Amino acid sequence: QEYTAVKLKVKEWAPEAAKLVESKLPANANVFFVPATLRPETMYGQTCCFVGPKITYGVFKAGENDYFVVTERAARNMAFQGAFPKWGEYEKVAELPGTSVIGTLVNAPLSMHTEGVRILPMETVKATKGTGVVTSVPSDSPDDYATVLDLAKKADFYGIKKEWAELEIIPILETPSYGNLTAPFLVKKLKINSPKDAAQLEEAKGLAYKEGFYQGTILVGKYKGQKVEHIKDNVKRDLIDAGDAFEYAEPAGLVISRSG
Ligand code: ZZB
Repeated sequence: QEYTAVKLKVKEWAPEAAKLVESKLPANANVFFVPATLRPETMYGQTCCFVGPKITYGVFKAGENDYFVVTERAARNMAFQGAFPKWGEYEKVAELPGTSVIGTLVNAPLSMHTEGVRILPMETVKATKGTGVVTSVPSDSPDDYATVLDLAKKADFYGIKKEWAELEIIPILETPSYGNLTAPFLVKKLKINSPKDAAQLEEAKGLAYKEGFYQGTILVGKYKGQKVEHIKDNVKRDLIDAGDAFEYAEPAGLVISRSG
């Protein structure tokens, strides 16, 4: 799987995370949460960024003054893809339980929300996929939309401020079948009531991918008015050239032959 790893720079730590990193990092360190995405063209629509509350993350040294927050598994993979100073090595300077970083304010590249977005919990983040950090685009990802609705509804239960989950969902892609808010449209149409409706969400994801990629037109940014199909790679390239992203490949899993 070829992902784009996007760098969301920490602007203000949540209090618990601040305590855990304070003695471990230089005062002027640049720390980035690094979600892996297959849809760089949707980065305009980021409204928050998810971590798994039960996942433990590492803070890995990525350069002179730069650090990445990802799972150890992802750091190991990145070490063999040139993301860190020494090939094959990944230096962990701190550990952060998922719960400790909730509420952290980060800058999300290309997002319409230039004031920054919050790190929020998502129960369905898989520790064994991507970087274990997932950027949230509720306009175009049914999983993300179902999750932000749930977070806003049960803000106290999740220990978050309701408004962190309620940043405006701005249309970024127009599609012939689902309008300009594909994920909200599909969540309603398939009667999805919770982030735990796994089967319907899987179906919605498939439909959203297909429509967004083959029929979608971008409504914002420098490629406004163009087909997603044609500009997806340009958006990715722009992010990389700006130093806001890099390529991250997931090694293929072990394939077991069924043919005998
Ligand atoms: C932003 C985004 C915008 C995404 C969108 C999707 C969509 P796939 O196809 O199943 O491989 N993701 C990445 N890592 C994880 C993880 N560890 N646990 C759970 N979800 C994860 O899914 C790839 C997508 O799953 C990634 O692309 C990421 O969300 C999420 F508008 O990034 B995406 C219709 C989907 N739309």
